[in-house]
Amino acid sequence: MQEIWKKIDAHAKQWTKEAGGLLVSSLKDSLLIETKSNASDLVTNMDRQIEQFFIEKIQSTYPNHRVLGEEGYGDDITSSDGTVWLIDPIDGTMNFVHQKRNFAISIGVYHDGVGKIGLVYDPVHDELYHALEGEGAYCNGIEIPKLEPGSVSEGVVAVNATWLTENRRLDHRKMAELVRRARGTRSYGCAALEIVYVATGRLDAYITPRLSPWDFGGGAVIVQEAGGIITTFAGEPLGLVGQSSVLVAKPGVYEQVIEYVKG
Ligand code: 2AM
Ligand code: CA
Ligand code: CA
Ligand code: CA
Repeated sequence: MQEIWKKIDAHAKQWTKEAGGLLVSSLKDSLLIETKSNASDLVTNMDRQIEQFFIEKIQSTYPNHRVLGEEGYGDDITSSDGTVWLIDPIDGTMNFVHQKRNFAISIGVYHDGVGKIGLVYDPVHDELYHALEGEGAYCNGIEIPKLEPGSVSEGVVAVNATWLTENRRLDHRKMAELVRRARGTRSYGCAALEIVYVATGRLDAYITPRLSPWDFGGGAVIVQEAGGIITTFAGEPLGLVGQSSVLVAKPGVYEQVIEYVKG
């Protein structure tokens, strides 16, 4: 690991902690809530403020880096060349609004398409998940043990209930079979946390048919450093341009779950 990534990592951590503090202190204030593509697709003034906070820091410190952020204040990214920051200022905006918990800041730093740094911060529980390529995965500075192989029947699978109703993206009967086979199911409504929960073993698999690079960019680096597997439903690597289906699981569980989602 070159020194440059350690320096960028130290900045990314410092900014993420600071941004998390801003989010927690905003929980007592009234929010400006708007909808985007549909009535359940929410955005608040804080999503915008936090994304702009990161972009100002990155542009003034690393002017040749590019930023892909959910709220669109970054750059127009059509290739994964160079250093690209994938930023989701609030992952789980609905939880932020309705629950005041179970949301996260997600940051991934990629170079020529390779994940170098992953940060997922749950500021309410003060849990910072973190990884540098090749150096293991950490939660609050403590190394996360490497994942051991498991099975669906002894596993907890995260899937949103939507995918058990008739839908265009997944076979809901196969989803029902998977749910029956699993030891248990959960849904947190925050993709970045669901990915890092696979890294820590709180979950054994997470499936979701459509995510954007800012949703999985940070978590992907972390879960892979913990020995987890993250791909599309077709078993292909995730791309940094456009949307993807996402299957993330520990070894053993991954090979079983992909049979239910590969189409
Ligand atoms: P978000 O809160 O940053 O929008 C559950 O909704 C999970 O799916 C969240 O992590 C959410 O991220 C993500 N997600 C991705 N695309 C979404 C969309 N179009 N509408 C709502 N949630 C979306
Ligand atoms: Ca959103
Ligand atoms: Ca998101
Ligand atoms: Ca978001």
